[in-house]
Amino acid sequence: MRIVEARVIVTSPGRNFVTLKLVTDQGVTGVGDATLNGRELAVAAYLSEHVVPALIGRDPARIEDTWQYLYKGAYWRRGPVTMSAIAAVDTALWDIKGKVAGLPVYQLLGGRCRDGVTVYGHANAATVEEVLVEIARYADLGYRAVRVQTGIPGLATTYGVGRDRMHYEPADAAVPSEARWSTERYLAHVPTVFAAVRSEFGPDLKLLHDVHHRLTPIEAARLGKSLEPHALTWLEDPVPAELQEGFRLIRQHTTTPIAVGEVFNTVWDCHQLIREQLIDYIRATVVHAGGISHLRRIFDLAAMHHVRSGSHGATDLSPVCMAAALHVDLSIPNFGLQEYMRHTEETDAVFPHAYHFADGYLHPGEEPGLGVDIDEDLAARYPYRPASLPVNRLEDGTMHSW
Ligand code: EZ4
Ligand code: CO
Repeated sequence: MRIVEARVIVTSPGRNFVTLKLVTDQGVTGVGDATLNGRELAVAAYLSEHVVPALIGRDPARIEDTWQYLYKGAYWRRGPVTMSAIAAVDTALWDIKGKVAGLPVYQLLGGRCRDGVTVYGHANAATVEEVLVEIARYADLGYRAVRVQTGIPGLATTYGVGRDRMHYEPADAAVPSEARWSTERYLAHVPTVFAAVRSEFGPDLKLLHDVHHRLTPIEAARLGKSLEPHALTWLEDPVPAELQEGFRLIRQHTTTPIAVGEVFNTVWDCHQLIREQLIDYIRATVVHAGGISHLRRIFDLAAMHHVRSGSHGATDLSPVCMAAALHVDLSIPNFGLQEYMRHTEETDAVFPHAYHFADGYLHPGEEPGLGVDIDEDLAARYPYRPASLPVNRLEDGTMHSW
């Protein structure tokens, strides 16, 4: 079998998505997500200009060799643009292999290790009173885990707290909008939120919180300590993670579990975090960490060091990535949680998929391959619109993380 065509499809059914579709000489197709929020066209160009020409004529069965060829062969290794492009190829090849075998991809990865994939939803609101209503909405839908974010008194906007309820989209303006941030106000407020949430919902609901890389290690240690009475399942992205040993300081001070990795591209971004057991959940994803093949490599290293998976699953990762993530989640021994933000109806229509939510779990379905496709005619009706993630400044105007 040979790859005869590779199409790079950019569509914006509510937000931008980049999808790679591979076509073989026998008519079998495979899809891969290549979406990098705010930098979509960089990956689209990387694929069209540099990857697609090298794919034509290749044997789609050679998944690992193609991965190595694209990673080592480019000379320029790693980075979000390169690794998202490689991820799209890798994911599409697994899709093809599944279709050829007549098996869902999770069967090719070793079969199911659990009945379903436990997901968490996002409860966001400006105030504590409103967020309690949002959490109840998820609990009523059957969710067993909820990420809780609120506005901070004294701050005009807070990243992670959207305008809409079930659909959250942080990328807005073509040129980034700007927000202001105060660590003091934030650290004082968050523990009061979780005290209220625990007293309302009791001990069973799993609670998570995302810091979006905004603290220093000692500030994160203080936050983790102050949240210990409320038994979070994880505290996410407490600090920027370029300095992996920076997490030692957090670890020495708090038993609140730590999750990190939604911006990681390869195992090299987290090998020290994992080997030193500085984190509890690794949040790398199929689309930004080199595809199913490389993500599995990261999760295998994690399994040896008591670290569980907690893949990123925001709405800027397309249903193609979500489908692929579910096949991985179902088949690894050290699965933790899967983030699940619902896509809009427009997005779901462009990407018909077999995965479905039931009773707090997602299931990838039993279709051969990934069980997801792109409706290219429908996709063509939603042209690309530039949109960037906001930037964040301290109250005095200093640039800050996210
Ligand atoms: O900021 O997906 O855990 N989820 C998140 C997301 C990310 C966006 C970035 O594109 O932090 O909201
Ligand atoms: Co996050």
